[in-house]
Amino acid sequence: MSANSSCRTTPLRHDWSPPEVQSLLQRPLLDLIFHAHTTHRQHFDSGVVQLSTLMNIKSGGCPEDCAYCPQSARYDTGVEAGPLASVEEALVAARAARAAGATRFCMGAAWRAPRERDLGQVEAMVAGVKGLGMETCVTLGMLKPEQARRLKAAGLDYYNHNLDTSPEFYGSIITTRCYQDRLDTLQHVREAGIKVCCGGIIGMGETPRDRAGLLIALANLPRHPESVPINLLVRVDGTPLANNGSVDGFELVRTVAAARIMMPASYVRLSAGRASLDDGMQALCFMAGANSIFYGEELLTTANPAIEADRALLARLGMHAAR
Ligand code: SAM
Ligand code: DTB
Ligand code: SF4
Repeated sequence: MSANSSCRTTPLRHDWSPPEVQSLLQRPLLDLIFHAHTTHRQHFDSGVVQLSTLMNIKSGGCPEDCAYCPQSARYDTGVEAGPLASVEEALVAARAARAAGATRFCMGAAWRAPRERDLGQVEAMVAGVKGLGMETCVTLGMLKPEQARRLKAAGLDYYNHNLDTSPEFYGSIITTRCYQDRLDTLQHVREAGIKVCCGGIIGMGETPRDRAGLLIALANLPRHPESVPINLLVRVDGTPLANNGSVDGFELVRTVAAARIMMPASYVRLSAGRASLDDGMQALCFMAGANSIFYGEELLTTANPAIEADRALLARLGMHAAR
């Protein structure tokens, strides 16, 4: 079912208000999970999880100042700047991901925006991965309308571009581009006919109001993103957020549940930070409506749970990977 088709029981809404979402996030936890899980079952098989594998096709050296990011050239994190991967390197990794059971291959580049001379190579990667029968996703930073159209023509299914946090808190995290730049890119992606993967991060020092503000910014877009990654900040030494306090795992569960209720037909991905969650907390996130994960030992520069551990977890929960 598409993220924007409506269902008799839960119509899709784009008019969420701050008081409404703040009180949703504060509901008694089990009420909130029950509501989210009931909503989830109206749109999805609750036993199925979509698996996406990430590849860092251009590591480090990024000119932007995103305070969470180990790949910004402004912070000393030990991540070295590397060249754009070759098409063959991407295809080798995509074949391995497909063999391990992933249905989508996501390629990320540490760019503010793609340069014209690099886009051709990314198009070839997209076409190659698509040719393997996998869904394709890239995240390359800001995109112009023409670049989005070229990627669509190459076979791109999804473009990942996160709003990251609320409009109000955004300026405390990133100063080198503004919220509107992100909204503009999302619009260009939409207009090119590419599916939108857009979410954010919790644990950056935001308030509950900011979490509500992020969810409202996502759910009140003209169309819900088909895929909503909820990242838990991975605190990387050298970044300005390295010494942030940890987030109560139940706050993550609440955020996932609210995303599920507000965007009932979208995939909600339990994204970065999963390696720091125990199996029980991950199971609660699935109960709360998460139905997609990053699958494979590495995210972009940081660790993700081992493939065997994820397989074992799904088996223990009686869940299975989407095919
Ligand atoms: N450079 C492109 C951009 O920023 O649009 C694409 C890659 S960027 C790494 C993609 C997303 O990864 C960011 O928007 C952010 O939400 C997430 N991310 C980066 N570092 C993270 C961290 N340490 N913890 C959690 N999420 C992170
Ligand atoms: C998203 O929302 N999370 C992914 C993906 N989109 C590109 C990235 C997570 C990065 C975590 C930190 C790292 O490994 O560098
Ligand atoms: Fe660069 Fe993206 Fe990291 Fe920001 S999140 S510093 S744009 S790689």
